[in-house]
Amino acid sequence: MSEPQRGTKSTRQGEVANLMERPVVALESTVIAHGLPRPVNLETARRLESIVRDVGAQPSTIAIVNGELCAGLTDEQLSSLANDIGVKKISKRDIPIAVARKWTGGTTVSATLWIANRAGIKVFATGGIGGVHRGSLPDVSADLPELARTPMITVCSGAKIVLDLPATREWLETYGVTVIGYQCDELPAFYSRTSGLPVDVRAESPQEVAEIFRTQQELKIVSALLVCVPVPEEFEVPAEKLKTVLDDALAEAERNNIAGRELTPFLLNQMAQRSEGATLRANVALLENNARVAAEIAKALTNN
Ligand code: PSU
Ligand code: MN
Repeated sequence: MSEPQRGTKSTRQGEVANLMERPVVALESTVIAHGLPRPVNLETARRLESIVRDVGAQPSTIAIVNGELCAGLTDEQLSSLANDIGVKKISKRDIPIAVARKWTGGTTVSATLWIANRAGIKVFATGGIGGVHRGSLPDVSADLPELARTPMITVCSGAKIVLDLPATREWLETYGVTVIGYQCDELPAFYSRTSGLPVDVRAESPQEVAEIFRTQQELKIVSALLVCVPVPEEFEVPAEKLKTVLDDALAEAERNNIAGRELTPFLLNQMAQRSEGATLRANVALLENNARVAAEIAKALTNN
Protein backbone atom coordinates (compact mmCIF):
# COMPACT_ATOMS: atom_id res chain seq x y z
CA MET A 1 0.00 0.00 0.00
CA SER A 2 1.56 3.25 -1.02
CA GLU A 3 -1.23 5.57 0.05
CA PRO A 4 -3.60 5.60 2.96
CA GLN A 5 -6.78 3.75 2.06
CA ARG A 6 -9.76 5.62 0.76
CA GLY A 7 -11.32 7.72 3.46
CA THR A 8 -8.15 8.11 5.47
CA LYS A 9 -6.95 11.55 4.82
CA SER A 10 -3.65 13.16 5.47
CA THR A 11 -3.45 16.86 5.72
CA ARG A 12 0.24 16.52 4.91
CA GLN A 13 -0.25 14.39 1.86
CA GLY A 14 3.37 14.03 0.83
CA GLU A 15 4.43 12.91 4.25
CA VAL A 16 2.11 9.97 4.54
CA ALA A 17 2.74 8.55 1.08
CA ASN A 18 4.89 5.42 0.99
CA LEU A 19 4.10 4.49 4.53
CA MET A 20 5.39 0.99 4.06
CA GLU A 21 8.78 2.10 2.85
CA ARG A 22 9.43 4.85 5.32
CA PRO A 23 9.62 4.59 9.08
CA VAL A 24 6.38 6.08 10.39
CA VAL A 25 5.16 6.31 13.98
CA ALA A 26 1.48 6.81 14.73
CA LEU A 27 0.73 8.96 17.78
CA GLU A 28 -2.49 8.94 19.73
CA SER A 29 -4.53 12.10 20.36
CA THR A 30 -6.89 11.44 23.28
CA VAL A 31 -3.88 12.01 25.47
CA ILE A 32 -3.62 15.51 23.94
CA ALA A 33 -7.35 16.30 24.02
CA HIS A 34 -8.24 14.74 27.39
CA GLY A 35 -5.24 13.11 29.07
CA LEU A 36 -3.03 16.12 29.79
CA PRO A 37 -3.90 19.63 31.03
CA ARG A 38 -3.30 22.77 28.98
CA PRO A 39 -0.78 24.02 27.97
CA VAL A 40 1.32 20.89 28.64
CA ASN A 41 -0.89 18.95 26.21
CA LEU A 42 0.00 20.96 23.10
CA GLU A 43 3.65 21.33 24.08
CA THR A 44 3.86 17.57 24.55
CA ALA A 45 2.07 16.81 21.27
CA ARG A 46 4.55 18.98 19.39
CA ARG A 47 7.52 17.57 21.26
CA LEU A 48 6.47 13.97 20.53
CA GLU A 49 6.40 14.77 16.83
CA SER A 50 9.83 16.39 16.94
CA ILE A 51 11.33 13.49 18.92
CA VAL A 52 10.14 11.07 16.25
CA ARG A 53 11.60 13.29 13.51
CA ASP A 54 14.92 13.63 15.32
CA VAL A 55 15.33 9.86 15.30
CA GLY A 56 14.68 9.90 11.54
CA ALA A 57 11.09 8.68 11.37
CA GLN A 58 7.86 10.37 10.32
CA PRO A 59 5.33 11.19 13.06
CA SER A 60 1.68 10.70 12.17
CA THR A 61 -0.67 11.97 14.84
CA ILE A 62 -4.04 10.29 14.40
CA ALA A 63 -7.34 12.08 15.03
CA ILE A 64 -10.73 12.78 13.49
CA VAL A 65 -11.14 16.34 12.24
CA ASN A 66 -14.56 17.48 11.00
CA GLY A 67 -15.45 13.86 10.33
CA GLU A 68 -12.27 13.08 8.37
CA LEU A 69 -10.02 10.25 9.50
CA CYS A 70 -6.61 11.90 9.71
CA ALA A 71 -3.16 10.36 9.77
CA GLY A 72 -0.88 13.36 10.18
CA LEU A 73 -2.11 16.73 11.44
CA THR A 74 -1.19 20.32 10.70
CA ASP A 75 -0.03 22.40 13.64
CA GLU A 76 -3.33 24.25 13.51
CA GLN A 77 -5.27 21.00 13.84
CA LEU A 78 -3.02 19.90 16.68
CA SER A 79 -3.69 23.09 18.60
CA SER A 80 -7.42 22.96 18.02
CA LEU A 81 -7.46 19.40 19.45
CA ALA A 82 -5.52 20.67 22.45
CA ASN A 83 -7.50 23.86 23.06
CA ASP A 84 -10.99 23.78 21.58
CA ILE A 85 -13.96 23.20 23.82
CA GLY A 86 -16.16 20.29 22.79
CA VAL A 87 -13.40 18.14 21.33
CA LYS A 88 -14.60 14.55 21.71
CA LYS A 89 -12.91 11.45 23.06
CA ILE A 90 -13.35 9.02 20.20
CA SER A 91 -13.16 5.33 20.94
CA LYS A 92 -13.57 2.60 18.30
CA ARG A 93 -17.35 2.51 18.70
CA ASP A 94 -17.58 6.24 18.07
CA ILE A 95 -15.82 6.24 14.69
CA PRO A 96 -18.94 5.88 12.50
CA ILE A 97 -20.78 8.52 14.52
CA ALA A 98 -17.81 10.89 14.40
CA VAL A 99 -17.53 10.54 10.62
CA ALA A 100 -21.26 10.78 9.93
CA ARG A 101 -21.72 13.78 12.20
CA LYS A 102 -18.46 15.49 11.31
CA TRP A 103 -17.04 15.49 14.81
CA THR A 104 -13.57 16.62 15.77
CA GLY A 105 -11.93 14.55 18.45
CA GLY A 106 -8.92 12.85 19.90
CA THR A 107 -8.73 9.13 19.18
CA THR A 108 -8.12 6.64 21.98
CA VAL A 109 -5.72 3.75 21.59
CA SER A 110 -8.52 1.61 20.12
CA ALA A 111 -9.59 4.17 17.49
CA THR A 112 -5.99 5.14 16.74
CA LEU A 113 -5.06 1.51 16.09
CA TRP A 114 -7.97 1.11 13.71
CA ILE A 115 -7.18 4.26 11.71
CA ALA A 116 -3.39 3.83 11.69
CA ASN A 117 -3.65 0.22 10.57
CA ARG A 118 -5.89 1.24 7.71
CA ALA A 119 -3.30 3.84 6.72
CA GLY A 120 -0.64 1.11 6.55
CA ILE A 121 1.32 2.24 9.62
CA LYS A 122 3.10 -0.47 11.58
CA VAL A 123 4.32 1.27 14.72
CA PHE A 124 2.31 3.23 17.27
CA ALA A 125 3.35 5.01 20.46
CA THR A 126 1.17 5.92 23.42
CA GLY A 127 1.50 6.45 27.18
CA GLY A 128 -0.47 3.72 28.86
CA ILE A 129 -3.06 1.50 27.26
CA GLY A 130 -6.54 1.15 28.66
CA GLY A 131 -7.47 -2.13 30.31
CA VAL A 132 -9.75 -3.75 32.84
CA HIS A 133 -10.92 -1.16 35.36
CA ARG A 134 -11.11 -1.86 39.08
CA GLY A 135 -14.49 -2.33 40.73
CA SER A 136 -17.38 -4.72 40.48
CA LEU A 137 -19.00 -3.44 37.29
CA PRO A 138 -17.02 -4.91 34.39
CA ASP A 139 -15.48 -1.94 32.55
CA VAL A 140 -13.01 -3.18 29.97
CA SER A 141 -11.38 -0.63 27.67
CA ALA A 142 -12.00 -1.08 23.95
CA ASP A 143 -8.22 -0.75 23.66
CA LEU A 144 -7.84 -4.42 24.62
CA PRO A 145 -9.95 -6.10 21.90
CA GLU A 146 -8.51 -3.72 19.32
CA LEU A 147 -5.00 -4.75 20.33
CA ALA A 148 -6.07 -8.36 19.97
CA ARG A 149 -7.09 -7.84 16.34
CA THR A 150 -4.62 -5.27 14.99
CA PRO A 151 -1.19 -6.38 13.78
CA MET A 152 0.77 -3.32 14.90
CA ILE A 153 3.66 -2.73 17.25
CA THR A 154 2.25 -0.72 20.15
CA VAL A 155 4.79 0.98 22.38
CA CYS A 156 3.49 1.91 25.84
CA SER A 157 4.44 1.95 29.51
CA GLY A 158 2.03 -0.84 30.36
CA ALA A 159 -1.53 -0.23 31.39
CA LYS A 160 -2.50 2.81 33.39
CA ILE A 161 -2.00 2.30 37.12
CA VAL A 162 -5.62 3.21 37.82
CA LEU A 163 -6.63 -0.15 36.33
CA ASP A 164 -6.79 -3.68 37.63
CA LEU A 165 -3.35 -4.66 36.36
CA PRO A 166 -3.44 -8.41 37.08
CA ALA A 167 -6.81 -8.68 35.29
CA THR A 168 -5.47 -6.64 32.37
CA ARG A 169 -2.39 -8.86 32.14
CA GLU A 170 -4.60 -11.98 32.09
CA TRP A 171 -6.78 -10.47 29.37
CA LEU A 172 -3.76 -9.90 27.11
CA GLU A 173 -2.67 -13.49 27.64
CA THR A 174 -6.12 -14.94 26.96
CA TYR A 175 -6.46 -13.07 23.68
CA GLY A 176 -2.95 -13.84 22.47
CA VAL A 177 -1.35 -10.41 22.60
CA THR A 178 2.43 -10.90 22.86
CA VAL A 179 3.94 -8.68 25.55
CA ILE A 180 7.58 -7.61 25.26
CA GLY A 181 9.45 -5.98 28.14
CA TYR A 182 11.75 -3.41 26.60
CA GLN A 183 14.92 -3.66 28.66
CA CYS A 184 12.79 -4.87 31.58
CA ASP A 185 11.44 -8.15 33.01
CA GLU A 186 8.18 -6.94 34.51
CA LEU A 187 5.18 -5.28 32.98
CA PRO A 188 5.67 -1.59 33.82
CA ALA A 189 2.78 0.11 35.59
CA PHE A 190 2.70 3.54 33.94
CA TYR A 191 4.01 5.87 36.71
CA SER A 192 5.90 2.88 38.20
CA ARG A 193 8.62 0.82 36.60
CA THR A 194 7.37 -2.43 38.13
CA SER A 195 4.11 -4.25 38.75
CA GLY A 196 5.18 -7.72 39.85
CA LEU A 197 3.56 -9.05 36.66
CA PRO A 198 5.61 -10.87 34.03
CA VAL A 199 6.20 -9.98 30.41
CA ASP A 200 6.45 -12.77 27.81
CA VAL A 201 9.96 -11.93 26.73
CA ARG A 202 12.61 -9.30 27.32
CA ALA A 203 14.07 -7.41 24.35
CA GLU A 204 17.18 -5.27 24.58
CA SER A 205 17.09 -3.42 21.27
CA PRO A 206 14.84 -2.12 18.49
CA GLN A 207 16.31 -4.84 16.28
CA GLU A 208 15.13 -7.58 18.64
CA VAL A 209 11.62 -6.13 18.62
CA ALA A 210 11.67 -5.86 14.82
CA GLU A 211 12.73 -9.50 14.54
CA ILE A 212 9.81 -10.74 16.65
CA PHE A 213 7.37 -8.53 14.71
CA ARG A 214 8.64 -9.78 11.35
CA THR A 215 8.26 -13.34 12.57
CA GLN A 216 4.74 -12.62 13.76
CA GLN A 217 3.89 -11.25 10.31
CA GLU A 218 5.43 -14.23 8.53
CA LEU A 219 3.33 -16.51 10.70
CA LYS A 220 0.30 -14.36 9.89
CA ILE A 221 -0.55 -13.90 13.52
CA VAL A 222 -3.01 -11.05 13.65
CA SER A 223 -2.63 -9.23 16.95
CA ALA A 224 -0.62 -6.36 18.32
CA LEU A 225 2.89 -6.75 19.62
CA LEU A 226 2.82 -4.81 22.87
CA VAL A 227 6.22 -3.30 23.63
CA CYS A 228 6.34 -2.12 27.23
CA VAL A 229 8.88 0.53 28.20
CA PRO A 230 9.21 1.63 31.84
CA VAL A 231 8.99 5.33 32.72
CA PRO A 232 12.53 6.82 32.91
CA GLU A 233 13.91 6.21 36.40
CA GLU A 234 14.22 9.84 37.45
CA PHE A 235 10.51 10.42 36.79
CA GLU A 236 9.12 7.33 38.47
CA VAL A 237 6.59 8.25 41.16
CA PRO A 238 7.59 6.66 44.49
CA ALA A 239 5.31 3.75 45.50
CA GLU A 240 4.08 5.22 48.82
CA LYS A 241 3.15 8.54 47.28
CA LEU A 242 1.46 6.79 44.39
CA LYS A 243 -0.63 4.59 46.65
CA THR A 244 -2.18 7.45 48.62
CA VAL A 245 -2.79 9.55 45.55
CA LEU A 246 -4.37 6.65 43.68
CA ASP A 247 -6.61 5.56 46.56
CA ASP A 248 -7.84 9.12 46.98
CA ALA A 249 -8.47 9.54 43.24
CA LEU A 250 -10.43 6.28 43.06
CA ALA A 251 -12.51 7.25 46.10
CA GLU A 252 -13.23 10.67 44.61
CA ALA A 253 -14.39 9.08 41.35
CA GLU A 254 -16.76 6.84 43.25
CA ARG A 255 -18.14 9.69 45.34
CA ASN A 256 -18.86 11.61 42.14
CA ASN A 257 -20.27 8.60 40.27
CA ILE A 258 -17.76 9.04 37.47
CA ALA A 259 -17.96 6.23 34.92
CA GLY A 260 -17.63 5.42 31.22
CA ARG A 261 -15.45 7.61 29.05
CA GLU A 262 -15.08 10.22 31.80
CA LEU A 263 -13.37 7.85 34.21
CA THR A 264 -9.82 7.64 32.85
CA PRO A 265 -9.36 11.42 32.28
CA PHE A 266 -10.90 12.11 35.70
CA LEU A 267 -8.51 9.75 37.50
CA LEU A 268 -5.43 11.06 35.65
CA ASN A 269 -6.38 14.63 36.47
CA GLN A 270 -7.08 13.87 40.14
CA MET A 271 -3.74 12.13 40.52
CA ALA A 272 -1.83 15.01 38.93
CA GLN A 273 -3.45 17.47 41.34
CA ARG A 274 -2.94 15.31 44.41
CA SER A 275 0.71 14.57 43.62
CA GLU A 276 1.72 18.20 42.99
CA GLY A 277 2.29 17.36 39.37
CA ALA A 278 4.56 14.33 39.94
CA THR A 279 2.28 12.00 37.98
CA LEU A 280 1.98 14.59 35.22
CA ARG A 281 5.76 14.89 34.89
CA ALA A 282 6.01 11.09 34.81
CA ASN A 283 3.28 10.91 32.16
CA VAL A 284 5.05 13.41 29.89
CA ALA A 285 8.44 11.75 30.40
CA LEU A 286 7.16 8.31 29.51
CA LEU A 287 5.29 9.61 26.46
CA GLU A 288 8.48 11.22 25.18
CA ASN A 289 10.56 8.16 25.88
CA ASN A 290 8.00 5.87 24.21
CA ALA A 291 7.92 8.08 21.10
CA ARG A 292 11.70 7.81 20.84
CA VAL A 293 11.72 4.02 21.29
CA ALA A 294 8.88 3.65 18.76
CA ALA A 295 10.81 5.72 16.21
CA GLU A 296 13.89 3.55 16.72
CA ILE A 297 11.80 0.41 16.23
CA ALA A 298 10.17 1.87 13.09
CA LYS A 299 13.64 2.52 11.71
CA ALA A 300 14.83 -0.99 12.58
CA LEU A 301 11.80 -2.39 10.74
CA THR A 302 12.58 -0.56 7.51
CA ASN A 303 16.33 -1.32 7.64
CA ASN A 304 15.86 -4.77 6.26
N1 PSU B 1 -2.22 7.21 27.86
C1 PSU B 1 -1.94 8.35 28.54
N2 PSU B 1 -2.96 9.22 28.75
C2 PSU B 1 -4.25 8.98 28.25
C3 PSU B 1 -4.52 7.77 27.54
C4 PSU B 1 -3.46 6.93 27.39
O1 PSU B 1 -0.78 8.58 28.94
O2 PSU B 1 -5.12 9.81 28.42
C5 PSU B 1 -5.91 7.50 26.94
C6 PSU B 1 -5.74 6.60 25.73
O3 PSU B 1 -6.30 7.27 24.63
C7 PSU B 1 -6.50 5.35 26.05
C8 PSU B 1 -7.59 5.89 26.90
O4 PSU B 1 -6.96 4.71 24.90
O5 PSU B 1 -6.88 6.82 27.75
C9 PSU B 1 -8.31 4.77 27.65
O6 PSU B 1 -9.55 5.23 28.04
P1 PSU B 1 -10.69 4.18 28.49
O7 PSU B 1 -10.19 3.58 29.77
O8 PSU B 1 -11.92 5.03 28.66
O9 PSU B 1 -10.85 3.18 27.38
MN1 MN C 1 -14.55 2.02 29.79
